[in-house]
Amino acid sequence: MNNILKVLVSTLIAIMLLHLTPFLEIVSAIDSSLPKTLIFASQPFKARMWFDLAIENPGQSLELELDEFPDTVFRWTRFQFLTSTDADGEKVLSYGWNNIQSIYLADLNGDGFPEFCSTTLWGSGYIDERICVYDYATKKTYQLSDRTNYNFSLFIKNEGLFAMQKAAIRPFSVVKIGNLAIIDNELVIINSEQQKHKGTAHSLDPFRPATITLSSSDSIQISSTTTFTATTTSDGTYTLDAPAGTGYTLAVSKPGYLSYTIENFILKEGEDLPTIDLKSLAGDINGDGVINAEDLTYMLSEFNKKPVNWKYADITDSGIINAVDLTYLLAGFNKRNVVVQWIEE
Ligand SMILES: [Ca+2]
Ligand SMILES: [Ca+2]
Ligand SMILES: [Ca+2]
Repeated sequence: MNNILKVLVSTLIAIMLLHLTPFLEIVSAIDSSLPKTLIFASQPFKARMWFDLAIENPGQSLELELDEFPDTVFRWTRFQFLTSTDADGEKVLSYGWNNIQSIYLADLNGDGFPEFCSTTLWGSGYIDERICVYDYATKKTYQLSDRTNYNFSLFIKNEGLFAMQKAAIRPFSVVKIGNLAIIDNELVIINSEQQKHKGTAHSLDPFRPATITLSSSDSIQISSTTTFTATTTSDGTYTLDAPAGTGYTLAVSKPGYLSYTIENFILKEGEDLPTIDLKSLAGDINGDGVINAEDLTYMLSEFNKKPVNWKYADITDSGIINAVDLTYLLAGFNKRNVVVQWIEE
C-alpha cells in the first residue's frame, strides 16, 4: 500500500513539474529587464520582422541573436544606432542612419545570411523616408533614396520582404512595389508579374483617359495609407501594379462622368480587375457628383456648337454638342456618384 502511495505521489510531483516548467519560463521572460533578447532559428533564411514602430512599440532598446552569426548580439536603441557586439567588442552598423523606424531581416542576395533592412527617416524640417540595408556578412551598406521626389518603405507579406516607392507629394501614389533584392551589388525593387492587374473601364470618349485609384488604409498589410493609380489607354484598358490584399477601395473617375467606387474590394494575386462601364454615367459636366438641371443648362448654353466653356458637354468627343450628347445626359439624369460594396463571385 505504501509503495503504491509513493508511486502516486512521485507521479503527481512529476506532472506538476512538467506543467510548471513553461510557467517558470514565462515568468523569467517577463522578469528580464530591457533590452529584450529574441532568438530566431530557421533554415533556409525566411524574411521576418524584428520590429516596426508603425506596427507596435518595442520600447527603447532591443537585442537579437541569430544562428547565422553565432556569438554575436545585435542591439537596436531608439534614436541611436544598430550595433553588433562580439568578442572584439561593440561596433556601430548603421553609420549615418540613426532614425531607424523598422528592422526586417531578409536574405537579399541569396547567400544564406540575412541582411538588416530598415525604413529610416532623414532630415529635420523636411523628412524623407529611405530604405537602408546592412549586410553583416560582407559589412556593406546599401540605400534606396530620392529626397523630395520619392519615399521608400518596407513591409513584409507571406514571408517576403517588400519595398514600396511612393511619390513624396500628394496623393503619394505608389510608383513601384515589389521584392527587395541585392543584384550586382545594387539594392533594387523587383516588380512581380503577379502584381500586375489588368482592367477595363469603358466610356463614350475613349481617347480621354479615366483614372483608376486603388487605395488601402490597412496598416498591417501595407505600411500606411497607400494609393495605387493607373490611367486608361485609348481602348479603355489599364494595368495596375499593386499587391494582393483585402479592404481596398477601387475608384474610377473621369472628367464629365460620375465616379464609380467599389468598397471592400479584394485583390487576388495574378487576377484581373473588374470591367467597369461608365457609359451610363456620362453627363456630370461640372463634376459635382450629380447629373442634374445645372449640367443640362451648361450643355444647352453651347448646344449645336463646338464646345468652348464646357468641353465635357461634348460627351462623345465628336467636336460638337448635339442631340446625341443630350440623349446620354438625359439617360443619366438625377444619377449620383456610384458607391457599391464588393461581392465575391
Ligand atoms: Ca545575404
Ligand atoms: Ca453635375
Ligand atoms: Ca458630341
